[in-house]
Amino acid sequence: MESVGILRGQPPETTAGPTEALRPHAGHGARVMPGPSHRPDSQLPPNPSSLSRATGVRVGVVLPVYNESKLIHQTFDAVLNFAATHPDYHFVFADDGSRDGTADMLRQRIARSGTKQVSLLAFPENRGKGRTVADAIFRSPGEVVCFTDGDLAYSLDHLPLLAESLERHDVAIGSRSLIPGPEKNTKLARRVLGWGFNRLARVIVGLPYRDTQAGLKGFRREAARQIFSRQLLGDFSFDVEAVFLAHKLGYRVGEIPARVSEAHSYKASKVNLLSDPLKMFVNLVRIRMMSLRGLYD
Ligand SMILES: Nc1nc2c(ncn2[C@@H]2O[C@H](COP(=O)(O)OP(=O)(O)O)[C@@H](O)[C@H]2O)c(=O)[nH]1
Ligand SMILES: [Mg+2]
Repeated sequence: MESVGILRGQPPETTAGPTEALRPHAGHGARVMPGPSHRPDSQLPPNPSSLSRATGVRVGVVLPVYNESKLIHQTFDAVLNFAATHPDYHFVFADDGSRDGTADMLRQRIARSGTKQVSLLAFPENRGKGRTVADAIFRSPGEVVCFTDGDLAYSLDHLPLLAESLERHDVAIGSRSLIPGPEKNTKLARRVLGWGFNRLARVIVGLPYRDTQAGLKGFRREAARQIFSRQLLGDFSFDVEAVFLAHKLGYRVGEIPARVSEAHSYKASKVNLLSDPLKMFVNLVRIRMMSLRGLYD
C-alpha cells in the first residue's frame, strides 16, 4: 500500500506546512486545532514515502512524548530491543516542546545507537498530544501506522497484535475493557470516569465501543489519511474523534485487549481528573454538532 504523500501526489516533507496541505479541511475556517506555526526540528528522512519503499517499513509506530525524561531511556532501550527483532518496524518519537530535555536525550540516543529504525519529530512548542500525533502519523513511513503512548503504558508486545488486526480491519483500537477487572492496572477513579465517558460516547455520538481512549491505535494508511485529515480537535479528545471518524466513514474497526503495564499505574498522569472529563464531555457534544453541520464531510 502506498503512503500518504504518494496518494495525494504531494511529497511529504519534514516541515509542518506540507502536512497541513495534505488536510482537505485546512482552509475550512472551522478548524479547532491551531495551525502549525513552527517548523519541527526533525530527524525524519525528507520523504517518508521513499523510506517506506526503500527499507520495506511495514509498520510505522508513533510514540508521543512530553516531559518524559525520567522514563525516556527505559523507553528507548525497549524500542531498540524490539526493533532489533522486528526489522520491518519504524518508530517516530513525537515531542512538542518538552521542557525537561526529553528531545535532546532522544536526539543523542538516536545518534549514538546509529539505528535507522528510530526517528525524532520535535516541535519547539507544546501543541497537545492529538495534534502532534496526527502530524507524526502523516510523516511516518509504513504500510500501516500505529501510535502508542511513549511512556509505554502498553508494552510493545501489543504492536504485532495491532498489526495483525489491521490485516482484517482498517482501524484497530486497544481496549482496556477487554482485560479482566483485577488486571487492569488503572486507578479506580480513571476506570469509573472512563466507563462514564464511553457510555456518553455511545449516547452522544453513537459509538459502540467500550474503550475509545486507550493510547494504542493503528490504521491502514488510507484510513489514517481520511481520518486525520478531517480531525478538528486536538488534545485528549483526539482519540474519541478519531474513532468517531473511523465509524462515520464506515471503516471496519477491530478491538484488541490493551493491558496497562503495572509500572504505569504508579506514574503521574497529565490528565486532570476534574477539568479534563468536563472538557471531553463538551467535546463529545461538539463532535456531534460539527458532524451535523457537515464539517467532517
Ligand atoms: N507530544 C505530546 N505527548 C504528550 C502530550 N501530553 C501527553 N503526552 C504523551 O502521551 C502519553 C499519554 O499521556 P499520559 O499523561 O501518560 O496520559 P495517561 O497515561 O492517560 O494518564 C505519554 O507518553 C505522554 O508523554 C503532549 O502535549 N504532547
Ligand atoms: Mg501514561
